Amino acid sequence: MTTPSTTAGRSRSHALQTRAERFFPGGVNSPVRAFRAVGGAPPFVASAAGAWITDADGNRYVDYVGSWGPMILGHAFPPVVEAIERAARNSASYGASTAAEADLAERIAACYPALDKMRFVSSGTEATMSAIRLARAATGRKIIIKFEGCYHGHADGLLVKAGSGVATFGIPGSAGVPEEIARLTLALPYNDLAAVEAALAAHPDAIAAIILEPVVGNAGCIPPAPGYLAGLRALTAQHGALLIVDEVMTGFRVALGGACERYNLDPDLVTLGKIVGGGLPVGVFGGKRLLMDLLAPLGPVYQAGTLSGNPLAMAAGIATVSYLQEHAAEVYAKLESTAKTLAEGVAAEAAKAGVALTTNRVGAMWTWFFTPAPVRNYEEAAKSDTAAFGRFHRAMLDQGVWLPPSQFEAAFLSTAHGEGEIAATLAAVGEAFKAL
Ligand code: HOZ
Repeated sequence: MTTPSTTAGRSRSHALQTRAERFFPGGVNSPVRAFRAVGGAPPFVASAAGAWITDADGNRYVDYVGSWGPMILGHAFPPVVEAIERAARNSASYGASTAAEADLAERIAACYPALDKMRFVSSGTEATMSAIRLARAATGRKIIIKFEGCYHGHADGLLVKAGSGVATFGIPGSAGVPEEIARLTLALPYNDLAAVEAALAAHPDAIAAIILEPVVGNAGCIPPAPGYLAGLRALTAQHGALLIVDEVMTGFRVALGGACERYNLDPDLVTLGKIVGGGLPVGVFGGKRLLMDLLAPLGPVYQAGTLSGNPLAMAAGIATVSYLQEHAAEVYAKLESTAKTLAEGVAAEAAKAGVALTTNRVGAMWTWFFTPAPVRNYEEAAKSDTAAFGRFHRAMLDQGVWLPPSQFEAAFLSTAHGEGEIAATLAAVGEAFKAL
């Protein structure tokens, strides 16, 4: 463990943000990074190793964003770095097939029995967008059910009542999404089977698919209620709709086989991303063979990508997934116990300081909601005191702890987080709670 950061100021980061604002809207290439929901300017990252990030001014932070999930083995994990370097020496891209694609697919399929066949794409957005096209083609139906606060990337039809930046900035949908497209998406409250049953009954033979985050990460972390996922599986089967489980965030995180393994779920289609690419841009969608064989060149559903199955991304993915497979027992036990120690420590600090906090956690992903009430859906998450969260976030950053810059995002830890990092974080939390 290295010593926690002291904030030596962030003047270089400020200057870099000013320069970035000249070129990028808000100075960023993805909105939540602008830190607008928590106030203060975002530190610019110079490097990261293990559980630590170093910013452009030399400040060091314990990182609980982990690139929004992918860095489950810590930053710059040597086998991943070496795999990328080795692959790069043979060229970064060919636009033609390589053995590495089936090598990674074989490993993914071994962890996800629901994936008879799959396709690699370059982002989670592409994965969910393609899965929905496939579901519509397979069922001959148009309407999609999603859940309020769930985020499945930024394809038009999936921005309706979405989480992540859409919730963070209070955007009700998105300008630029035609009403005709938004109307094909029904957004229902999460963890409410009766609402799903009612929607399926109200739209007979019209619902192509239900898509969900099996553990919500993009409204903050919200676990599924007992029986909820099994209920969705039963209802979709009964009504001839497909079940698409979006495991971009939970895949290889909440268990080696993701939420499908953890909750014993057998969906029609699964989407993956983040961890499966080892930090490089990868998305996956896959499922039952008969569905997947509807894709071109075998079938009539078109989907393609110049950088799909990119060799560097495949190399990073293979290095990450193979490590997780070979050390699964030890990795997931460590993630669970580190996250539990942290959550219990923070709960104790909150009780000491009289701060009303609800912690939702599934394995090594969690959210500290600034509300005393349970959070089971987006409506309840939205009752959190986001101003208090902002003050907490700024105080933590000043104490050398980097948290997701929104109440409506999940935090993540890695196998590189150990006792020292947890102790440093708990000390920071104690100070931050005083500043609230
Ligand atoms: N939508 C991402 C988190 N759920 C944020 C991605 C980013 O800003 O890098």
